[in-house]
Amino acid sequence: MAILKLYGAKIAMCVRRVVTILHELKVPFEFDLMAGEHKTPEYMKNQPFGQIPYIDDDGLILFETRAICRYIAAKYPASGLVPTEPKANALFEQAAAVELTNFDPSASLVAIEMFKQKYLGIPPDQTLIEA
Ligand SMILES: N[C@@H](CCC(=O)N[C@@H](CS)C(=O)NCC(=O)O)C(=O)O
Repeated sequence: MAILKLYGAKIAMCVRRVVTILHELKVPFEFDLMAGEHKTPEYMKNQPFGQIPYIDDDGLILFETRAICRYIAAKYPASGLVPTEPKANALFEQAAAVELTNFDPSASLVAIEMFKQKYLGIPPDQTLIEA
């Protein structure tokens, strides 16, 4: 079986979301992406929005980080990362929805401002952060 390939830059938040699960479940993987490659027609055959990351797991091409994380958790069910018992699963789904809809939109905005400051030397937009 081929080793899972993760197409994306290590520095990106979305890529780190997937890397966290891979490390947590000790899944072997390798990175593969050149700078700027995600906007090429070749790359966009596998990630039509021109964003990072996507994975190739033994021929399965998959993008959207949360879908990738769920897939990895499902592939290694012994980890118990996603509970199957209905009530436990309902609480998991509730938390996952809160993460996606309530937490991530604000947290991502702030993280991007911090990222711009740290790596590009652009001062963060304090109005945006305060909001
Ligand atoms: N909903 C997508 C979002 C992917 C995304 O926004 N990726 C960012 C990096 S965190 C990206 O590719 N940014 C560069 C761009 O959009 O050109 C997912 O979770 O996979």
